[in-house]
Amino acid sequence: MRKPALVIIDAQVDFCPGGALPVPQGDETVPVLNMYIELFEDANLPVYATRDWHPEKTIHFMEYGGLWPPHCVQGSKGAEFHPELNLPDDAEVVSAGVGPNEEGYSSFEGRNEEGTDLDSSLRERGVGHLFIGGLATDYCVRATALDAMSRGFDVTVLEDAVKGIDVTPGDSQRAFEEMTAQGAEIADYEAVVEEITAQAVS
Ligand code: VGL
Repeated sequence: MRKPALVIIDAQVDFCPGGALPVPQGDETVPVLNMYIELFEDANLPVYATRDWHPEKTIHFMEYGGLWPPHCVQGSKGAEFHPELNLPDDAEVVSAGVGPNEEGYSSFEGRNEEGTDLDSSLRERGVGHLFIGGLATDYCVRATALDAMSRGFDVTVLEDAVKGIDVTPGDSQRAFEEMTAQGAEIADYEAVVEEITAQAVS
């Protein structure tokens, strides 16, 4: 297997129940994401955490022509990572949707704190296989996974650590089908433990 990294998409307060754009049961991904974090940390593999990080005025928000109520505004409480997400100190944070004309669904539009884009950062660290979980299945997870595969990365979607919005019923199911059709593997924790453990000893 090419070098794996864990990529946690937008596990933020606003995407969880009680937030500005809640993904139904979005918070239920957090304990499962924590299990994956521990697995990757123990294997000394990179952990990325992306975040939606919008300015107050952006084409992404309804008031300015977009689809969504304001959410994940830079520096706001709602833009923070979920308080129970156990992000390691060395997790690489990637912010997307930062500019006023960016939707930022794909984390490949995002940059880390040094200003390096996600694609360059992954390549610099020798990563070839992304294990993707987080929110939301039918938006940022989908967009990031499809983008990753078109850039030549292998992708495994963590089916027990994602939740969808389903504005139209079936959106998440269709997103899984699209990702699979483009070559993504769909796996749960048990399967990923085996894969990661096997590559750690090889
Ligand atoms: C997202 C809808 C709007 C996501 C972001 O993170 O999946 N979804 N903005």
